[in-house]
Amino acid sequence: MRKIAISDIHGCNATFEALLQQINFSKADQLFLLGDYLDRGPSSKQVLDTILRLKAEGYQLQCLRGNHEEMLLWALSGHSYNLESFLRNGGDSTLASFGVKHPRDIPKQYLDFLENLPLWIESDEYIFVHAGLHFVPGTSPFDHQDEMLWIRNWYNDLDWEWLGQRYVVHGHTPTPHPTIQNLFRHFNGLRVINIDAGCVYQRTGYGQLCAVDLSNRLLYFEPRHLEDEIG
Ligand SMILES: [Mn+2]
Repeated sequence: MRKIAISDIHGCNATFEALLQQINFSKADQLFLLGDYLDRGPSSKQVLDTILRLKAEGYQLQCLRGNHEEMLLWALSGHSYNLESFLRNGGDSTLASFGVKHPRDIPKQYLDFLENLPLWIESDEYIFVHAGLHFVPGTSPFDHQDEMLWIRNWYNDLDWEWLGQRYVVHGHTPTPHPTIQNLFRHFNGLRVINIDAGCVYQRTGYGQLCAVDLSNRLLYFEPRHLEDEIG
C-alpha cells in the first residue's frame, strides 16, 4: 500500500486522470488530495466527478479543503463581494464547467462534498494541509485554521520541537518543479514538502501536476494536457 498526495488540480481533469494513470493508482493505495480542485482550469466539475467516481468505486481517497473551495462556499453566502472575489480568482471557469451562473445553482451533491471537506488530516507521521501551518509561540498550529488555507512563506517559523517525528505535506504556493525536486531531496531533514507545481500556470518551470509517493519517496510530474489549456 502506497501513501500518495496530489494538490492544486485547479480544473485540470485530463492532467489529473493522466497523472493517476502514470502512478498506476490502485485500490490498494491511499490518495490524499490537498484541495483547490476548482477554478482557473476548464474542467472543475469534471475533476469533482473524477473524485466522486473514484470514491464510489471504492478507491481510498481523502480530500482536504483548499482556499478555492472556501471562496466558493463564501460566495454562496449572498454577499456580493464574496461572489466577486470568487469570480475574480477563477470561479468563472468553475461556473462555466457546471453551465450555471451562480454557485448556488451547482448541484447539491457537489456542494455537500465541498462543505464537508476537512482542513487537515493527520495520518501516521504525516500532516496533510492545503497551504501550511501557522506557528505562534504558546499556541498550537491546529488553532489557526484560516491560515491552513491561505498561509505562505511559513517555513522560517516552523517549530521543529512541536513537529517532532512528523512531516508536513502541503500545496497552495505554485513552485517550479526543479525546486520541488530539490526540496524533496532534503525531505528527511526539512520535514516539509510543497507539491504545488503550478499546473495552471504558463511560466517556465510551472504547468505540471505533481504526485508524491511518500511510501517509496518518489515524485511524479504530469505536464498540463492540451484539454486543460485555458481558452
Ligand atoms: Mn490554494
